[in-house]
Amino acid sequence: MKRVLVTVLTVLVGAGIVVGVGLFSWWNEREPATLAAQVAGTMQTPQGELPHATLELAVYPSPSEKVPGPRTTSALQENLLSEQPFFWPSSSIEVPANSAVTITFLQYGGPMGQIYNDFFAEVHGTMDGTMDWNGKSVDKIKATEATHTFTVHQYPEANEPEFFLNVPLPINDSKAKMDKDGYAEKPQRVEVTFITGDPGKYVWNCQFPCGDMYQEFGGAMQTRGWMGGTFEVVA
Ligand SMILES: [Cu+2]
Repeated sequence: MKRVLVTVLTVLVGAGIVVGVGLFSWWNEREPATLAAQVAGTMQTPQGELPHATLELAVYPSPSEKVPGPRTTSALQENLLSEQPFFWPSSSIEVPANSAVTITFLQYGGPMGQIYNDFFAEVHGTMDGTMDWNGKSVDKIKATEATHTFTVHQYPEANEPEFFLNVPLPINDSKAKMDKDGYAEKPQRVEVTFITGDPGKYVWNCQFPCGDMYQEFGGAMQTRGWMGGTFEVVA
């Protein structure tokens, strides 16, 4: 009788540990809180008058006391990413369907090498093919002027409505004034407006080798919440 009881207890404790580890990993690796574009009025577009939503995203060169950066899942990961760049305040982006959406990017980082493929230094997928860069309309920047991109694309296996957006984000050059955290006092300001179609689930990532380790596509570049995330078009 006692042996049966011990066996049952051992199995129960084992099952409890498995469930506990599972729950902890699920909670620990949860998605960052969603950042949703806010609709404010309408906009005249080539497709007629559409609801207009806006969103602001910042890019910082590394975490600091002022901007703690995305959550990390372990002390090791926190250490590996302590000097790595990230989008802020979230990488889980939500925008309304069949609307005009304006995203304003504020880029605080300095120079960091060069983009590998000039295609990603061009603007793709915006309403008129341009972006506003510090008040000036441009359809591309030089490969040497880029430091990150905001690139939205389909999941490879998806049959969602076609959607592609590429926004190159410029550097603050070596003469730019930086504060004690290494953030530009006057960040590069980029604004794009694009039109969304029907609802769909997409992903976005940065296409600049701004990370660490393997060809600089490790570190922040391979970490959800830092240089990549989700982009959901919702009804
Ligand atoms: Cu990047």
